[in-house]
Amino acid sequence: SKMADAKEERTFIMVKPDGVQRGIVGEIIKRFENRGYKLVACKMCRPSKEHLEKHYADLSKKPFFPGLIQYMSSGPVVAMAWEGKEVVKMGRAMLGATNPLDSNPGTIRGDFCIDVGRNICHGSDAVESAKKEIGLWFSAEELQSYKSCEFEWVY
Ligand code: FUP
Repeated sequence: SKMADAKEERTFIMVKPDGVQRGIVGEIIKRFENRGYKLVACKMCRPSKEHLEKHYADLSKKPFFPGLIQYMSSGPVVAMAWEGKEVVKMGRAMLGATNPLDSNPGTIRGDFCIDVGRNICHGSDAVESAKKEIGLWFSAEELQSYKSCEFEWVY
């Protein structure tokens, strides 16, 4: 059904090195769990510059690109895939604007950071980019399928 398809939308959410080192991983996971989204993949890893250059390929011409790759490869990140209705759009709303100074209080960035170069988390900007990013960060075996209580109570 249409409803079943909607509930299977997925997004790629990542806690960046500053978010990991500041101890905000649990807070970010908690907000997505509380909202009713389902965690379907999660791992901590130290991404290589080559991997990050693929992830941020669209930004390769930007002046901040070298600094972005340096920052993102400076320590471990927590990569996640979350599933649920409109999770791409809602994930972006929960993260807040890319520039934390434009992020509303109540959003993750609006509550925890102030600098665009240290904005603690990443979220896919569209369903298509979410598919690409999940494919880049996770193998098929790393994506889990399980029944959670969302089917009885969230929808
Ligand atoms: P987003 O889709 O929110 O990840 O935003 P962008 O793809 O535009 O930017 C990716 C990352 O580049 C941001 F998370 C932070 C960094 N960035 C800067 O460091 N400076 C800028 O002016 C814009 C983005």
